[in-house]
Amino acid sequence: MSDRKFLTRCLQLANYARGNTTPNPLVGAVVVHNGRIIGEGYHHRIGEPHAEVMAIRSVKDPSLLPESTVYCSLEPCSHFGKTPPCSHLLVEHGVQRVVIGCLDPNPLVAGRGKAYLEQHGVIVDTYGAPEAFEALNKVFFTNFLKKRPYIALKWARSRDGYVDHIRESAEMPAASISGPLAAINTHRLRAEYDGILISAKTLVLDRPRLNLRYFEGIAPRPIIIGSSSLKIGPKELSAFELSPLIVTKVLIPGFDCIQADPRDVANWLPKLMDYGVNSVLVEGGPTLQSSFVRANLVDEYHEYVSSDTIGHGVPAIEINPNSTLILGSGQYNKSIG
Ligand code: AOF
Ligand code: ZN
Repeated sequence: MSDRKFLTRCLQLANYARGNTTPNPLVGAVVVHNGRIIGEGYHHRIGEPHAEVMAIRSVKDPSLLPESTVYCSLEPCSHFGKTPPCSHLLVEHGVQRVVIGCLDPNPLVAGRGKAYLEQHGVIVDTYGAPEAFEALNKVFFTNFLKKRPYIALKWARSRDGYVDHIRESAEMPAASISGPLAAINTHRLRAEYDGILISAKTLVLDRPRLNLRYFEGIAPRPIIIGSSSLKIGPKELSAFELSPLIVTKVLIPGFDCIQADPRDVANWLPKLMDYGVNSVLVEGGPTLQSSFVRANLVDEYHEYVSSDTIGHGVPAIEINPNSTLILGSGQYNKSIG
């Protein structure tokens, strides 16, 4: 029971650094002596000390460490990366017992931290339900286990299932579907992702700014899935605050481009990680989004549902509600959001 309590504290600590550690995971650690917390720490940002180091450093009386248990939300590392291995540090301080929330999927660690501790006589207990600890680092786990960015889809639809009127030019105004609360929530969501992805068609029709206006944070990098048949050029692509990354068959001078067939999502998606894009929010439109659904490349979706009807227009995508692999989200009614 108390293992669970102290590991929960590790999750709380890890969360203090949310948004600051990428591509590193969020990690928290707690040192417990005779049922009392005597040290705590978390990983603040990439390149800085790991959670275990911070927790050990915070202990006022290090002579208590050999009689203490160290709780870590993630397996202590075993490699020399930007920082030295935490498993070695724990052994050096004579720690006898370590409890971990989940194993580290990074192939440089992947069980080696646990093995190192055990080889040096440390009792390592793994928590029975690693899901919460893996979910804390859903992007990090997806990157290593699936070798591609973490993908979330977001759209707003009318009650009768349309995302917009049928429009052929930017002169026709888009249907207004979601309200101000949904906009705030969307911008909060954007701040959690490295990249924000739209089709060239959406760029031409909507000219979205793809930045953060209703929420503080770091804006994601725009990613445009190009189609040579649409007239997108340096003018349209320069309208963003951040230089976009473009997936296109035909390279566009002056811009970072991934040369690929835009329809072949599974092929170009992993290449986004070469540009530091480890998580992507796919905002539109439905043709592009359904290519992710068809290729089974959706980890999470956020659907905003208005109480209004449109009658006809561009249909929203449909997600199989029985899919257990995908995290859904609450639905927002226009009258409140
Ligand atoms: C831990 N505790 O707090 C974190 C860990 O380059 P480095 O040295 O920062 O190593 C980064 C890798 O270490 C990262 O990919 C992940 O496998 C692990 N992160 N490990 O023991 C921590 N942040
Ligand atoms: Zn470490």
